[in-house]
Amino acid sequence: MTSKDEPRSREAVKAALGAQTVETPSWAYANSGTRFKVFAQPGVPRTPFEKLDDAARVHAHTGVAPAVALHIPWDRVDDYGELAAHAAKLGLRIGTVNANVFQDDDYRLGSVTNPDPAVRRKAVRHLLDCVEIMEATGSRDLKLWFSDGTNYPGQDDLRTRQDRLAEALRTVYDRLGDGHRMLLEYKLFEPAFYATDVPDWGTAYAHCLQLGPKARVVVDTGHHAPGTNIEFIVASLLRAERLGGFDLNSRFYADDDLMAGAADPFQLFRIMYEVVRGGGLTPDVAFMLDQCHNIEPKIPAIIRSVMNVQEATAKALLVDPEALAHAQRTGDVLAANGVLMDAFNTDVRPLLAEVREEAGLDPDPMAAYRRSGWAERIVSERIGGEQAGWGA
Ligand code: PSV
Ligand code: MN
Ligand code: MN
Repeated sequence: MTSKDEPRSREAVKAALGAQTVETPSWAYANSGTRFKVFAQPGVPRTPFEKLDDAARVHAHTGVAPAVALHIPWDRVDDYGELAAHAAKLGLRIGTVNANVFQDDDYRLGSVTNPDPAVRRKAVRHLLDCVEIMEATGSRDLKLWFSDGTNYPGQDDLRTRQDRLAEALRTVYDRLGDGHRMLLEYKLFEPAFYATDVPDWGTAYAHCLQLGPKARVVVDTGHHAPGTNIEFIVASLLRAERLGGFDLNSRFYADDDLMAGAADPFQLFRIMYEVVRGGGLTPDVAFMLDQCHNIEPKIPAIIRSVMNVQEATAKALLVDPEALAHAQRTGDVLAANGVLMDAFNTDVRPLLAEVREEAGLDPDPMAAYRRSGWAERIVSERIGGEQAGWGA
């Protein structure tokens, strides 16, 4: 990556775009929706293996989506080595392992912060099992999101819950292998409505600092209060070398899990600008999607999201660092803002088409997917068995 003040050549921009990868979530290929309704779609995968088959189509057409995140137990299989081998056969790899300690009845009052030590032990056991799955699949990152929290003031002691959280995180952190990382994800609210135990980046960052260098914060773009300046959080975490990655999606209201870059492409650009500015366009920062496609067809929605991330990245790379630094140094407010807006308003689609063509891909991934016949094939072939969905 070039330094802050060096102008980027067109070739350097193209090289950076070709090197960026976007990790796709296994659950986005499955049936998922809102708490009111899940609209089942024909041809949806029945197994984690079929989710990988679909992810391979996204990678085939975009060339930048080789990693697939798992969610355990949604992606439970007997042999994780076999799942990783299937990924490798498709030219993919297993990405982040997402632990799920939010769906059992036992977790009504929380998982790792539950007042009952037996429930806490069960939750930690699951997190340790996830580390084993990382070993079996070659995954680098363990992603932890806790639905833990309280609904009413006084329901439980806020501070004691932090102590329980710290203890659980320490146990799991100490079990990580060489090269493993722990990514801690925060979320302001939902399903807890009064106090969430990891509500914000400050709380996540404080725990990560106590744990050690393998602990990093994940920024899910849908997990903030409306109006939050997410790019400031990104800049701060990069500055502190604690940004582990993103769960990218977009939202109009709460944690909507819509396609990345669909609701507010300008926000995604501002975030990507801070990533580029902070030297975060490296494999140290995982660019993951965390989305649900309730009414739109899933594979093309994921392709569209990957393209939206690429477009925001391309625009961020086009910001002229020299012109911006000069305007900032001289206090020229309008010129500085103009430099960013010029980059944002550039149509980068021809540039990305060129990057794809040079990589031997169709310049239009959406059209290439439509022509591939995969959508028709999965509808006719995936007959019988249970379609995968949330919890399956
Ligand atoms: C929680 O809202 C979350 O963002 C976490 O990343 C979960 O693992 C994911 O959604 C499940 O969809
Ligand atoms: Mn998330
Ligand atoms: Mn979420």
